[in-house]
Amino acid sequence: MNNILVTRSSIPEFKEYCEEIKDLWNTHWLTNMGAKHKQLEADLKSYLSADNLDLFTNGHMALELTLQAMNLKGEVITTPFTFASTTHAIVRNGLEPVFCDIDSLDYTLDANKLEDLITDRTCAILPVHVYGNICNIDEIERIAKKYELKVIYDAAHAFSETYKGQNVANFGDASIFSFHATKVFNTIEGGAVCFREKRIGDILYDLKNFGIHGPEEVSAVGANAKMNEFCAAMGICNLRHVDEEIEKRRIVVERYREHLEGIAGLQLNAVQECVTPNYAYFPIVFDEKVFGKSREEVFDALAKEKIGARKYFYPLTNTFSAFHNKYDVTKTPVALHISKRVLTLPLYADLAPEDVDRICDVILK
Ligand code: T4K
Repeated sequence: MNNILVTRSSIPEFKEYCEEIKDLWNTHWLTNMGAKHKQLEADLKSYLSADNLDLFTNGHMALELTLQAMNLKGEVITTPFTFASTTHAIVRNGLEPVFCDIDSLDYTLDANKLEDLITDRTCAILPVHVYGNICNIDEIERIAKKYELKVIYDAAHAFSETYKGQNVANFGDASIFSFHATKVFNTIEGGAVCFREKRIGDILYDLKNFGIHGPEEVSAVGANAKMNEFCAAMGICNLRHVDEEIEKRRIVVERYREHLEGIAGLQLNAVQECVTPNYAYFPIVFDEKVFGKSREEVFDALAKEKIGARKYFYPLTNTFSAFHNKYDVTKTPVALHISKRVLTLPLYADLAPEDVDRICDVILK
């Protein structure tokens, strides 16, 4: 019985990567915005149809430094149904997260509840395209415009997706992507931000490279968050194959749906109109009373069969012990409900159809 993990990194042929990194042995240039970094930046701008894009060591630093670059003060409205990174980026910038509840079907920030949370201290909205489900962009942008708020999308899960024909990289003031090994597109570790205002790019450059502008000129107090050449080279290779990888993921998801669609007590991920999906995750929500088994029971049954489903995103970030009960979780009841019942099933391009069948067998039995 083979071990199935929740995901498995996409990697190019060994030969292809070796070919790509050969130059590095010739030049000995391994980091600090070298040739591979420049090429990947250009390739991604073209792929995402983005005018402004900057690469980072990881998605988290892209997000944290983008918030810093925007010089925000006060409260940021966000979702607790996400990875630690989203909330941590807010708090680590000295900003106050204000948690908005989520939609019960697509699990993104419920834009209908946004306006009630706006105060004179609100400076920005930080929604997450969670699982690759695209937020209610139209409503979020309408509200942001009305109250003159910045919108920074955590698009860590949404690489390559389009909304109404436009790449999601191009909405709001900025969108942040994660290129971690577990993502649809990876650079081993890595991330990027696409942003609207050119001046943000200048600040980000300082923030990711110590504010250095030459051997004798340091004009800002920045950190170090540069993507290195080996990661950029992995990105160059993986980008060549990402569309095929997404197509393979689509086939896996279809097979899951064949088994699980219409089963009473199982809520499958929403299929969103106007969105070209990337099939990043396959979450299911269990209604124990109807299905007969709880999320925990199914999780344990899968684990017994060496199938590593994950409880993304449980616990909610507003319940993390790091925050010492600072936030009132009863204010996000839908998020709490979903987080206690959701399980994300294994999903990656090369997941075999027989493995999908086996996973579904365990769930349904
Ligand atoms: N915003 C959101 C909404 C995010 O979800 C994330 C990251 C971020 C921001 C921040 O982006 P980064 O700074 O990470 O670029 C994983 C990832 O580490 C994390 O990137 C991701 N979200 C989160 C949802 O999932 P873990 O703790 O679940 O990862 P781990 O190590 O348990 O790996 C999961 C599975 O992936 C393993 O069972 C096997 C597979 N795997 C893992 C690694 C590390 C591979 O196949 N290859 C690998 O190299 O957090």
